[in-house]
Amino acid sequence: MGKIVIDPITRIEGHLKIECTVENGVVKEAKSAGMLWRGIEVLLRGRDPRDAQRVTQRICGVCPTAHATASTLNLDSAFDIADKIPPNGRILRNLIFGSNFMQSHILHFYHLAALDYVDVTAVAGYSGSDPDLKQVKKFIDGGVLAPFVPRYEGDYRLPKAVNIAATKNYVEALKMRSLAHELLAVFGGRAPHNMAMQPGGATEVVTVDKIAAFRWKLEKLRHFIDNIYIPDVLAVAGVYSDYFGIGAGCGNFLTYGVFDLDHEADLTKRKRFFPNGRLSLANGLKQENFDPSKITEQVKHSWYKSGSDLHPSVGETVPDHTKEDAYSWIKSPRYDGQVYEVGPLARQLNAYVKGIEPTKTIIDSVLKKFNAGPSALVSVLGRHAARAIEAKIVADEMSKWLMELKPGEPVYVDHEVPKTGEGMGITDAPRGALGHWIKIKDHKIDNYQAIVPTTWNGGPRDDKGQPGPFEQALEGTKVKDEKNPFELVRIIRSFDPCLACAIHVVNPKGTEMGKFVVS
Ligand code: NFE
Repeated sequence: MGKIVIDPITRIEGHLKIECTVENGVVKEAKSAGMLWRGIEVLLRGRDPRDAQRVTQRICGVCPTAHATASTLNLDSAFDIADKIPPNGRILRNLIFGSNFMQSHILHFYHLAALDYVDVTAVAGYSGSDPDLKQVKKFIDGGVLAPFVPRYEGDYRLPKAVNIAATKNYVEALKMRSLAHELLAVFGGRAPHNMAMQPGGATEVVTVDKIAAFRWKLEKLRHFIDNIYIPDVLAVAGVYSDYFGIGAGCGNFLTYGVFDLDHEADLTKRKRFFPNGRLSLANGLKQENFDPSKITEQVKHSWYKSGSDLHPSVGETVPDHTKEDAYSWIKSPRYDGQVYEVGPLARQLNAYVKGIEPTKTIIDSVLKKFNAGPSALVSVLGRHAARAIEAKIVADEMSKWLMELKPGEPVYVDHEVPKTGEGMGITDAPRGALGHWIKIKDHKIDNYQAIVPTTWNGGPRDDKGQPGPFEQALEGTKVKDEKNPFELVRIIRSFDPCLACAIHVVNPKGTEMGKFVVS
């Protein structure tokens, strides 16, 4: 029996360790461990509730807009104004958040995951005149290869010309992410931490000039997604098609839905462009109802001495790094005691089985191309495909939402901070279901809890010993070479983990929790 420890997994956000026991070349047991502690909830206690909207954006540099959205919805609900947001305010929030979705999905495919499939060293033989490729070649010829190496070797399958073209697109994707930040800033004021999303709506005044500026940038991004991102994902899927059968995971999917289309106060009933839902492979991907009161967090194997299986509205965050049987700073969120995967795959599968367009038509055409059924999507490649499809759908939809803005009409409704109150802000983020919960006492934050996508996906075993989604996706995987376990990192990266979100990096005294060497 061998052991594979990867610590940290590079090309993800934050510090994740995985530890796998391997028998006859197959992963028997996997453990996913978040190695830094989350302290934001503790830091928020006693502050003005409106600070939550600013502070939680600092949880993460990749999805600050997700936390801006969840905290804003949370405060809307605690301030009892959720049904009073003006249409312009709702649409501006969707446009700001949509910009972050595009930035995040492009980042994930090109700069985090693609190097598992694209061999950048093919550019060593490049003799053309493209300035981006000449620059990459210069790095390679000079022996300076970061961030392209170190890497696991041995399973690069794309033809040389495709590797070279994809490397060019890697550089182009950097420019597109910068453009997506600019897009966000048109109505968000700045990126990555926008100023415009606020409880009550948004603060940026709608003008024809801003609509025109937004449209021009959005069209460039749509062109990139349609003509470069989606073809590159299909090219990878074509030669690595065995990854439609690898890394399935728990097979249960949960989404809170995202992109509000009406002003219903109850977020579970609010109409969303991607609706909320819950489904599982074991149940034939049939729709099941969603009730947020069934969400709890378990901590038997997490370094917390807080109570276990608590609903986040009464959640506790009391660290204890000496706890026996614990191996992660991530808690284990559960829905009705069951393990759920969250993310673009959960959203797109949910929309697909509900027959929502254009998801249904696009997924049907991808499945036809690969001669596969929907269960093939529950895999490494399915997660990449769902993310790319979603980037296209969101970008296309944003161009329609943009034209629904009404220059000169209100964007915001005024409000008071109540003496006491409770709120819940649930939305999907690029990486999946994100929830913020608040309790207000004497006009101050009495308790604040966030359960983020990577907590759902990356959590450890729960109180009953059920492994989390990463762990289940790894178990049963064949590893060709234990010293070069590229299969395992491909599985983990397909989830797009973000450990900054799952577990935050300071303790209450601001001391460092650990040092890591990346080799
Ligand atoms: Ni730090 Fe995040 C997203 C949120 S994920 S990236 O998307 O919320 O765990």
